Amino acid sequence: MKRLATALLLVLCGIVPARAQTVADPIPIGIAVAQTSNIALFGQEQVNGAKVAEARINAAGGINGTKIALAFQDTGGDEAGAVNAFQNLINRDKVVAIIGPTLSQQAFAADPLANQAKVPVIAPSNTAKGIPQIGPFVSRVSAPMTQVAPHSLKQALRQNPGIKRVAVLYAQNDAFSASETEVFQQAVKDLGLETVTVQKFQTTDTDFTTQVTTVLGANVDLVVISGLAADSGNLVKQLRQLGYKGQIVGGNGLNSPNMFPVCGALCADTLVAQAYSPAAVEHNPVNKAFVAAFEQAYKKAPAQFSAQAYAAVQVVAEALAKVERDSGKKITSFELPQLREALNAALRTGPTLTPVGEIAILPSGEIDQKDFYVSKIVMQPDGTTGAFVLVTE
Ligand code: 1QQ
Repeated sequence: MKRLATALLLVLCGIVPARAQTVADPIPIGIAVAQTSNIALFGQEQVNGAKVAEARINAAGGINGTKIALAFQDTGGDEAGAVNAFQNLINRDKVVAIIGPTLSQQAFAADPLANQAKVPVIAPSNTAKGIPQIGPFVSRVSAPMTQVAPHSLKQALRQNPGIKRVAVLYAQNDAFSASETEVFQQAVKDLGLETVTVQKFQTTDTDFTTQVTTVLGANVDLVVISGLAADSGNLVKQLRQLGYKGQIVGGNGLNSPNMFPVCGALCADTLVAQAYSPAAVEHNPVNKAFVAAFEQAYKKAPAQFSAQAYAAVQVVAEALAKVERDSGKKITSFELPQLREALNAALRTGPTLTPVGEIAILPSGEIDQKDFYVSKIVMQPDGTTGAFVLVTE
């Protein structure tokens, strides 16, 4: 007892360094997504998907008998909120890894903190160019728009071979939107189409009369939109209200059923490329089980952001199991900094079957994914509910 008190005194006085803390039991995994703000339209789906993963992993015995515990921190929709959530998870909740944040715009602000603290970050929905390049502790399970977005343009052209003139619109104050529009504009060129006007807006805009008037005057057959939540939905709505009759292609910001109430009946027929389909269950037992568990919990089919959040929790759990296997040590006997390093390395092995198909995180932190889809929004007569209906290629 006396020796212990002396040791404690020496640590408190900073004479000998404190032993690094071991990993808590249950194993804490941080979830830093937007539970409030208009980005919660996406974040809520992420929370739901992550919770289904936690329940299924723990019901199957956790990590060789040790349970995982998701630590949720709301990021809101901006950079400051993401930075704050990351700091709490790293320093207070002592998580082994962070899944988040929702937006690329937030990731470019918050991920460098985790990278510097050597805490693995797994992005569940950041699709801009340059996310894994933030640092060696940053990876993603969300396929970049460079791989996803061109599919929707090809499908638009297949459906309407007469398309020639294209209007491109994007949110200039958002990193994802600025990145996605570059991909779209390049794809327009590659497909031999002509971009006749590029219109910018802000994610906070609600009135798009100026942009829509220009688009209508430009006589285009296709409108391509890169924005976030309410902005994208209102833009689709106002294009239709003011009389645009041609095809609309939406980017990843329109990739959520939570957007349907924003544009209502006028969402109909918008094409969206997706990195997930709840219908792709025939050759994917993991997706089949996920869809069933999700439907049981939430009485609706899961959408992309839920499936990607599930996949993120799944790859962390599998990497934790790999660390135990390779080291012959229980996760809870590791010191936290060592575990975080080992986990970061173990994440970059694969492939593994997830709800979004077989994926691997490459040594660079980039995802390797094979299956992508294009869906058309079909709205119910009530004008608020609808579905993404797969369009076969
Ligand atoms: C990003 C995105 C958003 C649209 C996800 C919600 O893809 O910010 O990278």
